[in-house]
Amino acid sequence: MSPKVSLTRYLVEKQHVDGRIPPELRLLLEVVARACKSISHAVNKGALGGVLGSAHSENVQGEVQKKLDIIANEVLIEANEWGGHLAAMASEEMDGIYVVPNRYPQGEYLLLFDPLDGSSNIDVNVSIGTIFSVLKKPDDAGQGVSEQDFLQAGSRQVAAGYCIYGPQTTLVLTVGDGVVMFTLDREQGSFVLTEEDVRIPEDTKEFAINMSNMRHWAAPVRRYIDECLAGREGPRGKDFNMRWIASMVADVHRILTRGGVFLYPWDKREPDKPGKLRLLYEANPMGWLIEQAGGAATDGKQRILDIAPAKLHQRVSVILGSRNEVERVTGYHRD
Ligand code: AHM
Ligand code: MG
Repeated sequence: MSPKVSLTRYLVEKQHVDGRIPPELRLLLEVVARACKSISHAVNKGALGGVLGSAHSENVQGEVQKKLDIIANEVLIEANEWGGHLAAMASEEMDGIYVVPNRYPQGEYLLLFDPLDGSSNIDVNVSIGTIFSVLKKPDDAGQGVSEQDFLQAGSRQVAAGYCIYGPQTTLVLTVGDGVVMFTLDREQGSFVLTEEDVRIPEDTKEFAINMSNMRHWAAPVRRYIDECLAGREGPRGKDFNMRWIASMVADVHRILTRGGVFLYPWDKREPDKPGKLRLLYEANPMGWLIEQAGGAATDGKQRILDIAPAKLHQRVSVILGSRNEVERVTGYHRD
């Protein structure tokens, strides 16, 4: 039997054998994984740990925060601020950027995260997760660090991933040479490599969208879903299945596992907002993972990773998953 490969060993090999990541990035990713482990423990305790329910506060986007949103945010900050690898962090749960305090050594990386994605599923014991993206501080940024340094296109990410807290806790990662998955071995306390070279089938018969928003959709999205719903008798000539977990991490995890297409498009409920999901710490890391697994990710018009961000908490319309379906929906927008 071949020996188990831990996340640590995988990252060390990425550094020494492949020369793909510098040592600082390896250590940074180890710390993020350690923080996810700790969030996983908190999630698992649930009511026994007093972590469920509302925190009775709001984040910058006006969403009510759950206790676990805040706990997960604090765990990530406390784990990452002193290691010397980071210049600053940004989170869905914080208005502005968090600059590493002067008392700690300063690094050259920027870490962005949605500490607990799928907040509406926390209290109902459905899969949730942490999404993260790593950027490098731009070379011309000079002294200090500002919000502007975070406004980089997704194509400039140096690492991205998520950790899903479901029946298993699984860390999914890319450093730009494919997608790998690690399952948390609770007895050993370590993440163990369980899936290598993850590939998404190009075609699918499964779509994920919040159907309750149908009456608000734009015509191209309506057309695509109508055609899926028409099934074997319709223009697609096949029956489709639908899944909507309302945790992007869980929907993306299913797509990485067996294919599918995920849509959270712009809709008429809030016409001034491009969509619900956030570009920098949701769409970019997920878009890169999907592309690295052979899928595609667009906002209906362009590749998500090519969007030049203008704001830290910028929202975006998201269509991602099996390549041929994403190209079809994107094509309908062009028509
Ligand atoms: P969150 O980061 O506040 O949890 O919001 C993001 C989540 C996604 O995980 C999910 O795809 C979507 O919101 C679900 O939205 P809806 O409740 O409209 O179906
Ligand atoms: Mg989220």
